[in-house]
Amino acid sequence: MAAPMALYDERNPKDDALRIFTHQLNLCHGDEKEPLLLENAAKNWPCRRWTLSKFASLLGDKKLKFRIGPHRNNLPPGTVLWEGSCAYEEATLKNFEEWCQNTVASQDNPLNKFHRDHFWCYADYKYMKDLFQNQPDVYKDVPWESLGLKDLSGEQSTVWIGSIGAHTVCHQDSYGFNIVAQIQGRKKWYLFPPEQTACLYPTRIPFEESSVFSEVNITNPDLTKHPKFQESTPFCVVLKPGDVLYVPKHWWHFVECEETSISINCWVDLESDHLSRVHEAVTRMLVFRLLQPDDNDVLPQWLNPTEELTSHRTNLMYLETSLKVYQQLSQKRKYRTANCETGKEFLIEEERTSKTESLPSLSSSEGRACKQASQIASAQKRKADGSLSRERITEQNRLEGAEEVDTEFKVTKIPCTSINEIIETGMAMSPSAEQDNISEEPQGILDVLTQCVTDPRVVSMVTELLLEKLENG
Ligand SMILES: O=C(O)CCC(=O)C(=O)O
Repeated sequence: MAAPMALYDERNPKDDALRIFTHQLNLCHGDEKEPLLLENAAKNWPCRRWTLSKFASLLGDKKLKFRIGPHRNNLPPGTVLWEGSCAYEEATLKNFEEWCQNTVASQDNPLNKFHRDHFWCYADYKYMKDLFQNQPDVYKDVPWESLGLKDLSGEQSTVWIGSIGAHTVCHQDSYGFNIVAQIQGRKKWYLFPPEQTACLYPTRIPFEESSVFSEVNITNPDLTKHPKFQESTPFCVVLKPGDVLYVPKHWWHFVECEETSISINCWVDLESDHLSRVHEAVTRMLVFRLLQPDDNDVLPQWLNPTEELTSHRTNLMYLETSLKVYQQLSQKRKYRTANCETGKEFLIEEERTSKTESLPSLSSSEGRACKQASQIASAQKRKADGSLSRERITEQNRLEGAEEVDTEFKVTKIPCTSINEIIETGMAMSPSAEQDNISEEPQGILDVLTQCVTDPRVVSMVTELLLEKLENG
C-alpha cells in the first residue's frame, strides 16, 4: 500500500524530515538508504495501550471494511492473492475481536461466514483521520515527533489491524519514505531493495495509484515463471510490539501478521515525489486509455478495489499538473544551484521564499485545475491531507527536534536472508494442506500490452523523454 497521490504543495518537500530523522538516530549521511529496525522506539507511546478491546471500545459501533482471504497454503504455488480476489465484509472491531478469540459465536457477526482456520481478516490501510474525526485527542497517542518527525501524529497516520496470516502482497510504494510502529502482536516484513526490481517482476495491473505490484508470490514462488526471483536478497524482520521500522523510498515489501496485530504507519513525502507523481500520472493515463472499461463495467478487473474510475479529462489534468509542478520545481532547483555556485547558497529561509516567488507560477485557471486534481485525488484516496500543508521545516525546528528525541532504543540494520530460507519458512507457516481451486484467468492481449507499456522501466523512459521535449520547447 502506498501514500496516495499527494497534493501539489511545493513548499513541502520533506527531505528535511528525513535529514532530521537520521540525524536524531546519529546515522551518517547515506545510512538511511537501507531499512532500519528501531527496537522499542515506540515502547512508551500512549497508543501502546490500545489492545484490541481498547481499540474496539474507542471505535464503538463504527463499521470497518475487512479484506478477507484464504490462508496462503491454500493457494496453488505462484498464485498471488490480489485484492480484487479477496472477499470484503463490513464489521465492527468488536466483531473482529470476537472472531479472533472465537469466544462468542454471535449469530449476527458478519465475519462468522469465514472459518478462522481457513481465512484471515484484515482492516488494512485505514486513515486514523477517518476513524477518529470526532475524537481528535486520539491523534496525540501516536507521537512520531519523539523520533524527530516533527508535526506528525495520528492525524497523518494509517492503521492496520489483522488476524494471523493477514497479508499485503509484495509491492513498492511510489511516494515518500515509510515509518511503521508495531503496537500489538508480531508482524513480519520482507523487504527488497529497489535495485532488485527486475527480480520481482513489476506490474501496474491491477492498477492502484502509487503502488507497483510484484507478480511473484514471494513465500511460495513459481520459479519456472519467475526465475530471476532467486537472485534477490531480501531483508526480513519481525516487528514486536513497541518496535519501529524505517522503510526507505521505493523498497519493495511483503507484510504478514504472525499474530493478531495492530500497526500504525505514516508516509513522509520527499522532494523526489514530484517526479514520481509524473510517473504515476503517465501510468494512469496509459492504463485507462488502453484498458477502457465497457459501459457496464462498474469496476473492471484491472482496477484495484481501492481505486475509482477516473475520466480521461481528470487523467489529463493529473498529467498536466504534475508536469507543470515538476518543471517549476526544476527551475527553482536550477536557480538554487546557480546561487550555490556563486556562493549564495546560505540564504536564510525568508530570502529564499521571496526569491522563489518571482518565478513563473500557475495561471489562475491552471491553479484551479491543480486544485481540482488535488481535490479529486483527495476524495478518492482518503488522504491524510494534514500532512501535506505543513510548513517547511527550518533549521530552528531541526534544533528543537534534536532536544526532544527519545534515545532509549536500539537502531539495528536488518540482515539479508537467502531466498530458500524465506520459501521454506513460508511453506512451514501454512496452517493446512487444503487446496482451493483457484484458476487463473487467461489474459487478454490488451492487458499484456498494458503491462508492457506501463512497466516502470518504460514509464521512466517516457517520463524522461517527455520532460526533455517540454524543456526544449
Ligand atoms: O502492514 C501491511 O500489511 C502493509 C503495510 C504497507 O504496505 C505499508 O506500510 O506501505
